[in-house]
Amino acid sequence: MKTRAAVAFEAKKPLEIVEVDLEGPKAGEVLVEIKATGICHTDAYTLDGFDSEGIFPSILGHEGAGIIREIGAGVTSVKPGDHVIPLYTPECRQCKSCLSGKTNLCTAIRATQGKGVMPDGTSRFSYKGKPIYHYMGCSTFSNFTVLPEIAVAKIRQDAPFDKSCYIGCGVTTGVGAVVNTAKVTPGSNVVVFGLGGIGLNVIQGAKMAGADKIIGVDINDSKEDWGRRFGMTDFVNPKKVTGDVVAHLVTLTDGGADYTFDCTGNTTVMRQALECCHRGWGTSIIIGVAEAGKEIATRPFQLVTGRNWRGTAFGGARGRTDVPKIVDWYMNGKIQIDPMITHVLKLEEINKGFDLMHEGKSIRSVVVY
Ligand code: NAD
Ligand code: AHE
Ligand code: ZN
Repeated sequence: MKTRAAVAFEAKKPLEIVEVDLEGPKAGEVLVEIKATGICHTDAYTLDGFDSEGIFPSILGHEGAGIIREIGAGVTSVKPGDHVIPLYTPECRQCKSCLSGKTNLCTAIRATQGKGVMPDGTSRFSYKGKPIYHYMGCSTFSNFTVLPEIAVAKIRQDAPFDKSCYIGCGVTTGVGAVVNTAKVTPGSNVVVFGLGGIGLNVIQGAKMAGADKIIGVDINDSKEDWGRRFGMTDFVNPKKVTGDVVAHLVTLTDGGADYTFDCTGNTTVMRQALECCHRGWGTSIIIGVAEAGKEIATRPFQLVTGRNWRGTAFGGARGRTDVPKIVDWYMNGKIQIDPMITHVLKLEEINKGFDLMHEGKSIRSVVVY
């Protein structure tokens, strides 16, 4: 079949809207009509050439929601008409990682996913006879896409696509980092670095978990109002702090934070996030994705004296199990999504979504097909 898609032909070039060819689902795969997709900073990071796994030409996008239109041989867990969220972290429930109960990082298809192809080693997308690569196993910047059965979460039919798509990455990552990875406890002091589409979800997760002080840190002053809307109690713009920002945050948290979260992808910020944790127990969670070649550093003494440095992908969520529950949280009013979706765009306007993100003018842009 033909489908409209925004194709990343080259790094650092705007996406081009073209009609691409899409092969139908093979055994164990499903065809999904994407109804809406968010634009996450990770899409921009890959498009900007910072991703060591970035391959071009490819169809980016990994934060979608849509409807199953066709299933391949042997597919049993979903059927045409089901509403689904594509999962860049699948859940096979059979691999060593899934069976361990210790991680959400399913390994069943990770190797081929990172190479931009389906589990059989080929791409379903092509343009003018040449293959176009998949991205993060999702490629939601295409109106139709093919995914492995294990990489879709079936969700309730009454959840609106233009909001539930955000659960495909940002919401689950931010809220999940708090509840699944850090396991923030009531009364905790929390510091969140980077108040964008992920950081604001960390804030709402921390509020939901009963955190006491929730300090937001961002170099963009306009993020202060945003943070306060979701439960932030204090705002720090590091550019306006005289002296060391870590010392400032340690003072604000009476000796250091119980939990900190990096939602910037900046390795200098990651170090600050670790070092403003409380001696003896503070835990810092890396969410941000750093540019290829960047490394983190700190004095080992920071860890010797009891600080913990950890990371999280997709908020530690097991996609097929946890995503439908997060959709319920949204539908029951436990978490908010609507106010964070600041821009709704047509596919033809998708590059504007990237510009708004880089200019710090959006929280989430959503493309509706
Ligand atoms: P975003 O662009 O919406 O937000 C980033 C925020 O960080 C902005 O408000 C910006 O002003 C702020 N910022 C930038 N530099 C800063 C600095 N030096 N100090 C303080 N604040 C700073 O991006 P997003 O969509 O929220 O994504 C945030 C990060 O999380 C990205 O690196 C993204 O790739 C990553 N991410 C990781 C996962 C995961 O599973 N680990 C999932 C989604 C996104
Ligand atoms: N491809 C990059 C790493 C990118 C990365 O860390 N991605 C996160 C999700 S970001 C979503 O917005 C992730 O899930 N990581 C775990 C995984 O298995 O990819 C690189 O450095 O090569
Ligand atoms: Zn993302």
